[in-house]
Amino acid sequence: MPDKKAPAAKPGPAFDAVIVGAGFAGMYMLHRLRRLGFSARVFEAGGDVGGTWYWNRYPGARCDVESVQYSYQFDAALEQEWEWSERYAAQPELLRYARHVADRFDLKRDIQFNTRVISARFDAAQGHWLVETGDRACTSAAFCIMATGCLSSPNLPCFKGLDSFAGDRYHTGHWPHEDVDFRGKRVAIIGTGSSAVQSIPIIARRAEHLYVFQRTPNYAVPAHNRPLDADALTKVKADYPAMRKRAKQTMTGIDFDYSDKKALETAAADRQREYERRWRHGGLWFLGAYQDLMVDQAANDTAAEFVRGKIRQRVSSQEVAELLAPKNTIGCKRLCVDIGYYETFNRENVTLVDVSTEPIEHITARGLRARGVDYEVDAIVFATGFDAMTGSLLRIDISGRNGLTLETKWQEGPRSYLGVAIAQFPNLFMITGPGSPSVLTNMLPTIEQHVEWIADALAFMRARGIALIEPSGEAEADWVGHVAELAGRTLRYTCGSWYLGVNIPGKPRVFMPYIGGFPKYVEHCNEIAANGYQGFVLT
Ligand code: NA7
Repeated sequence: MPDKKAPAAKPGPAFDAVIVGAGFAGMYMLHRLRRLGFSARVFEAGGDVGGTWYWNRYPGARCDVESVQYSYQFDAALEQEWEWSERYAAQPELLRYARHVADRFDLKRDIQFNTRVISARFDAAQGHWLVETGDRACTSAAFCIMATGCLSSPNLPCFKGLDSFAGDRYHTGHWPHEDVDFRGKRVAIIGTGSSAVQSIPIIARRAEHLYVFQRTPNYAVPAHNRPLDADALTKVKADYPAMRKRAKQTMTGIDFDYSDKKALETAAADRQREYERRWRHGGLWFLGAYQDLMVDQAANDTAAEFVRGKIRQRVSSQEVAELLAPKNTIGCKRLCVDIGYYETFNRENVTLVDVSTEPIEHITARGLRARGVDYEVDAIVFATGFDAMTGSLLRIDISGRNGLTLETKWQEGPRSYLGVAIAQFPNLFMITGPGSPSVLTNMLPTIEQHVEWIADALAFMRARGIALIEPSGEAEADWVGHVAELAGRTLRYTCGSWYLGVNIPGKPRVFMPYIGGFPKYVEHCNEIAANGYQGFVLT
């Protein structure tokens, strides 16, 4: 008989962990935790797995990292059985891959789809998290793991008259599942970032007329995309372990040939040859040509001028070419990888509208007004990007100790330890959060590293009977200072990019990703774990 006077045992939470999001991060987190014997529930706002690749279905959506590198490596059999069809996988193939992984590891039984997380509250008395979902249900878990993605909160600028538009309206980051038929339609696209660069050539081929509203031109290098034939795949499969190892030694976690030479110490003719070689190879590899490109403006100018020269060659109207040629630092905003982007402006049914000096005035029932001209269109595509890195976290009402909300904590910019954990928010983890290398690296290996590090931390706690983990304020402040100090040393700090939050009105200007590179970051994480989770308070 139990002693009636003994205090009732504290009810445990329903799950060891709640994971928010079923993109590549949430899927692997679930798998890893299950393998360690933890129970987990995943909440996903979408109707399927895939995250970014579930939502970004716009025409031409494609990864800008080569498929064989933008893939999981945690399971050798998975790696060997999956056959990528193209050098750069398009969205449908990436989504198929995500679904394949979900089926292969039987993930869906622990994922609740069509369920948006509204709030997550740390209940100090119980020592666990209470997660409220859109269906008004409340789920308790010892750990709350945010796998909410870095580019998952679409940014729709508040254009005057936005709701008066009578035609069709689309956002690239929230594209309909049904086929969108632009045939015979006059279409406007606002924005010339990566999503626009990918979709413009395809929309232009379908639409009757396409008006491109450009505020800031972007640099794009050709993808030289191609099918991967059987021989290429056999070679890749044989080389996977070595390739992954090489990739982990590079700043971006991508197996690239990064030069250790400096542009300014190279003769102009040799430099030109090297840029040409990289241009012909295609992709983000272009920026690996010289190690001073992102730290020395004069070095950067040499690469920028090379690309401007290419734009002038690719675009027949020199007036249009000049508008398309960026004047800012190449690589400061994310470099785009294109398939026929600049040539698209040679088409008669494409008009470039420069809104760099005068913003779009307003949206009307029949179109847009800019620079005193009315553009009548049937559809508007907003390729206006995302509230990056913090947006998807802050749209959830997250509160930690003493009711401190994340919104309040991050009022002056995101603060975290390693981009993984936040002081005053015990047992809350972020996968690729602000302060981690995330968007400056190949997301898949970065995600895997985070997931494994978090899972190891949970196993460490369980083995020692530790209930709570949270960074100390001091460790967090040091990390925030370190991230800012590194960012200040590079040219990436110098332009109005989403890395800095400049694209969102009122967002604090803080360079969010850790710029020190993948190997250094992993070294930090491993050292911290090896020292018993140094900088964390464990209770
Ligand atoms: P981006 O790269 O943030 O691009 C958004 C584009 O939208 C960019 O050209 C913006 O111009 C433009 N924009 C935003 N607001 C406005 C207004 N009010 N008026 C005119 N133009 C505007 O988003 P993407 O979706 O293309 O790419 C995001 C990432 O996904 C990309 O970096 C890759 O990592 C994959 P601006 O430059 O701000 O002048």
